[in-house]
Amino acid sequence: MAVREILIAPDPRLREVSKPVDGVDDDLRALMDDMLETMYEANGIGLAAIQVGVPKRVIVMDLAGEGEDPAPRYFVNPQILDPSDDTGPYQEGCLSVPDFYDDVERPLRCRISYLDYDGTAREEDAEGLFAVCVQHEMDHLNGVLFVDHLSRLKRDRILKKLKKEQRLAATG
Ligand code: GNR
Ligand code: NI
Repeated sequence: MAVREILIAPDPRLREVSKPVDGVDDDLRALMDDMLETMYEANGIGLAAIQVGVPKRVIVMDLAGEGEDPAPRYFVNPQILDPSDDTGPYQEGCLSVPDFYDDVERPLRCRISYLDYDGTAREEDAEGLFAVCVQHEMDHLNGVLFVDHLSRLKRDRILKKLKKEQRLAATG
């Protein structure tokens, strides 16, 4: 296992639409292991493969609270089914948009279909933080960031600040 580098917006690779995976093999499990380690190291609750530069439709997640046992979850080729009509706001953040947080309105519940770590097809109901996180990660697979759900003014301001920070960091 290895910690990989997380891409920071406005890196254009974060705008790629990720490709479905053929099936779950040892190479893909190695990627998922690296993603989980990278996510834990960054104190995140979810991570999409494109955030480490791999355009595959793969997500890892762990929603366990502090002091709880780790509860890693893996979603390959996830699809969102039956999003609820009722929506609600949740203050989101993103490891690829460091240090910015804002409310995003999303369906409160959905179903999700996916392949698990063993390649077994599964379906599950999601609500609460799970539903928020699944939809946030699905957005990444489609090249969408949570800031795209904010006003253009807010989005442009955030992306411009991140660009400037990276320019300063690069030039020392
Ligand atoms: O760590 C994360 N926390 C978070 C909080 C609210 C809504 C979504 C998230 S996902 C984020 C990790 C991340 O960037 N995943 O893509
Ligand atoms: Ni994110």
